[in-house]
Amino acid sequence: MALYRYQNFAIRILHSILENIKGVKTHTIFFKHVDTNTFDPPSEKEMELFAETISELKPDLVGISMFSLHVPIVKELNQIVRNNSLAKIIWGGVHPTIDPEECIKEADMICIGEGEGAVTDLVKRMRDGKNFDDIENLWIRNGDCITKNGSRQLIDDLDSIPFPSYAKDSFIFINKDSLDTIDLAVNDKFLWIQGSRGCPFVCTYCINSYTQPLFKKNGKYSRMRSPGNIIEEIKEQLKIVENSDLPNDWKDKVLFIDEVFGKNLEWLKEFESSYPKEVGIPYFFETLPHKNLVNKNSLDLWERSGAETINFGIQTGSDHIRKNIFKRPTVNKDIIKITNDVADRGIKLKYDLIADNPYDTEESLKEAIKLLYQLPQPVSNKFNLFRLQWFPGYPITNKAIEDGHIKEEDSSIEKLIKRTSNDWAYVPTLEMIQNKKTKLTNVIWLIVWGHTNENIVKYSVFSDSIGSKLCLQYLNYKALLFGKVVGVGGLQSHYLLVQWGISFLRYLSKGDIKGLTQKIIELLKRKKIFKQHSGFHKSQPPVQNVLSWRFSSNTK
Ligand code: B12
Ligand code: SF4
Repeated sequence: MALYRYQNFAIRILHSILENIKGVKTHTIFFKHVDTNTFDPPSEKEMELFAETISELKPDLVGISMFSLHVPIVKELNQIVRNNSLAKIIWGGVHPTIDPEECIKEADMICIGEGEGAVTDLVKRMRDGKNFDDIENLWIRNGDCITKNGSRQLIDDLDSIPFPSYAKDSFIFINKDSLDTIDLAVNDKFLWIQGSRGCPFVCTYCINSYTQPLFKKNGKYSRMRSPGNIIEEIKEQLKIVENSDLPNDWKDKVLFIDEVFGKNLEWLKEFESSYPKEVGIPYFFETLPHKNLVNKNSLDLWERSGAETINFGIQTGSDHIRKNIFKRPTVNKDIIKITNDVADRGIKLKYDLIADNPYDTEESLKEAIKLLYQLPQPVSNKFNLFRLQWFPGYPITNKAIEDGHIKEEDSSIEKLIKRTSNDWAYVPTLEMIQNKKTKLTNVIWLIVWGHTNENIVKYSVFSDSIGSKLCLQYLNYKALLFGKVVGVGGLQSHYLLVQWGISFLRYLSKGDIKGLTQKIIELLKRKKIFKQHSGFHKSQPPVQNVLSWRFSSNTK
């Protein structure tokens, strides 16, 4: 079962594995979907649909994949499974991996780390009526007795993992108060691919700083699939689009969600020699702006192979914070050179930057502002401006507690839910303490969203006159007002018409009639496709025999 996002690689891969195990019937439930960072609690109707699905299919095993913010919802779903079936429940994914002790209190089993091998062993043994208490990567609870098995080797050959499943008849989607079988991941304009596992770095605010040491005795942590294997998966996904009622050019971008894409030059050479010929779709990827990773050699290969956009994590304007607090190996000097080299080649840029970081000082925020103006201009609308998150157990969380910046309860799931959903993006609000640091962060917000200009920023931030102080005050009020209206989750996001109006006005104010026409055509096209799509949808027979993982040996 996947939560809140159709693009769930873990569950789609596990589905592919389980549906090939003889004598086992597999269904996957995708419970709710959000495209944005907002959070939309399940409605009563959605819970009812889930309960009906479970009682209809009577599973033997229900597996749930979860992040930390999903805990309260998973607890409720757990109860529904217990009330409506005799299924054993296994939790897997990021949260059980970082907080197994709490998770095992609720689930019958949890999976720590990779699930492919563990789930295969578990399901086969359950099917054969054998004992499954000693499976590596699993903790198993029998009443109050918990068996904590050790961890298995990490999968060395990623090419051996089956491709994620798409558009299967055994998929069930519960969202927006209805139940469906259509796979909306196929409808995504982007084709999502994961070409590697395990980042070689250990930035303190990231899961890798937790899992890399955790699995250090279990084999190679940072692994890559071969380019050939990736291309094969892309072709398979494209075939699914071809067989759907979507236009053939629907997938207009490949989205590599690797944490650091193309980190090995030999790999990149091989990729470049086949991807453009065999796929040729422009692609987006993320990497670290480090000179060992992004240099003339790699840029040549990325450019030739069709890289459309590179997303760089900058995260702070301060080399000191980057190195000593985030443990992230890159410096402003390299970031400036690398991003300008990328822009010179006509490759688009996107960036991540962390705001609301207690280790920031007025000086470090000024450095960030300086850095923003040294990147290829304009930078507006190219940034994800996130708030620093306090995930339980991550090194930065432990450090911030130790240093007195946050309290233990700030990393509680309740706080995390709000911060990792509605409050994920930094938006200026009056609720924040209005000190100089907040004002400077708000100026950063104005810059990255294109709501101010360089001269006024430089005057208000880098000069010491009374006029500059007044100017900074003005920018702060502007940020608070704009945040309320056009910020993520602001008024405009509640009113589609206002949103469209604002977007049209932006084109008009730039005199970009071509852009405006394209936007209108795109909106009309989308509307038409979704209309066709929902027509197709309704003509499908009602879903029969829906459920999560179910063995064929057990009849209803
Ligand atoms: C790709 C990705 C995304 C994608 C896809 C998300 C998705 N639902 O799959 C997108 C961009 C949509 C995304 C969004 C978000 N993400 Co994200 N994302 C990742 C990333 C980079 C890789 C995840 C991945 O696909 N891995 C590949 C799969 C195959 O591996 P896996 O998930 O670890 O699964 C394996 C095992 O865990 C296990 N397993 C997993 N599920 C199950 C279930 C069962 C039953 C079993 C037995 C085993 C099992 O088996 C799998 C195969 O070996 C991770 C970082 C990371 N390295 O994990 C962050 C990460 C998961 N994301 C994170 C966050 C916070 C988010 C957002 C909340 C951010 C936001 N506010 O927008 C949203 C939430 C979306 C949601 N579903 O609610 C955090 C979660 C932290 C936490 N402690 O919870 C992570 C860990 C990054 C970080 N900051 O450390 N994300
Ligand atoms: S480079 Fe990115 S994925 Fe890797 S540890 Fe740092 S933040 Fe995490």
